[in-house]
Amino acid sequence: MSAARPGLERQSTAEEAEHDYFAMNDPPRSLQTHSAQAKAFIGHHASRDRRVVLVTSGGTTVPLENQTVRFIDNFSAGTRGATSAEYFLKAGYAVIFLHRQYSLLPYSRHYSHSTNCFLDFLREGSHGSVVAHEEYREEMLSVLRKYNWAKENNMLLLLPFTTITDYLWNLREIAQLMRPLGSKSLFYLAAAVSDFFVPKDRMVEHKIQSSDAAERNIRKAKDSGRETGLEPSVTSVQSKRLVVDLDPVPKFLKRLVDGWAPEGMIVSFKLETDPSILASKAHYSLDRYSHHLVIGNLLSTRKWEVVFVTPGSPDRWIRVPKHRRTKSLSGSEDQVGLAALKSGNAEATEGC
Ligand code: PAZ
Repeated sequence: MSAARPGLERQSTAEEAEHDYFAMNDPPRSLQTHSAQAKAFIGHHASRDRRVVLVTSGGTTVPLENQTVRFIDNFSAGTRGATSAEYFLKAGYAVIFLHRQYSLLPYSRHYSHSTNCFLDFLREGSHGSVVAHEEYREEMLSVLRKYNWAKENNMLLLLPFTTITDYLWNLREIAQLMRPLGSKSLFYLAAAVSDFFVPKDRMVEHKIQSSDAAERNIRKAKDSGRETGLEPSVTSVQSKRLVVDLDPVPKFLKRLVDGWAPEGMIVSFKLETDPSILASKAHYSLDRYSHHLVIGNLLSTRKWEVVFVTPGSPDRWIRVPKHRRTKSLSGSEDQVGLAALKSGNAEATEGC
């Protein structure tokens, strides 16, 4: 018997990891509804020969308890995803916007930032009406028209998620539904996806306590864990310290590229805080998953510069010059997102 080729071994391992993950972690209650909505949306645009992009946006939570009071979150306000979605719509794509619930949305993002309450843009008009302040009217009208156009033409489907598990179930479902679109499908993965999670079978049911009762509860949970041979993820609350034991989230980008959407174009993002590792991490991701493009960004400069890493080309930095770093009404503009999408655009400068 010959030994399995290393590539095939990796493939079956990724498939097994997928199988185990979805077998162990329940789908969100909304999955069926989302699936039906996505199916109808994709069918509608496929019959018009239109390109469809799945934009993912926002952070994924990692609940610590089944009845969740506490959770770990990943950084993302949804600015990149929501802004990019607007530009995809402008470019003629139909957009499925898979986003963290309550994160920024295309169009409404201009008025939803907490430092720019939408009410500040409005005033009372005559006869009890509400009108926009004169100075904001032109921009508001322009945003409103684009929003209405997207709605009236069924160009934008908004699907929310909360947890990492919700996200992965939705991603797999939508990717598989998009498969018939072939090269007309694009995946733009801007969501901030947790690398760690608490598997369902090791999650404690109730709110983790910080007092003596906690020790008793943890002991109880451990006892029931012993019956199943599993240790709960909250391994101890000792002297009021909480120690949490997280599992790695399987690397689903591999499955997306090889199994769920083999003909789609796949763009992923890589967020780092240490500038010295950004490019190498982006290259590592590209080598590992063999997709089309990794866009690297640093937490501190993400709104002004990104690096494009593609197979067979030198790294390409896209930077918004200092004097162009203006704020939109909402103050949440993602200018480099726009520049990146309009690649080669005069607003962006490129350099090392
Ligand atoms: O949503 P936002 O504009 O606040 O942030 C966008 C981002 C930094 C989360 C995104 O550009 C990104 O890098 N996403 C991938 C994160 C990751 O490495 O998992």
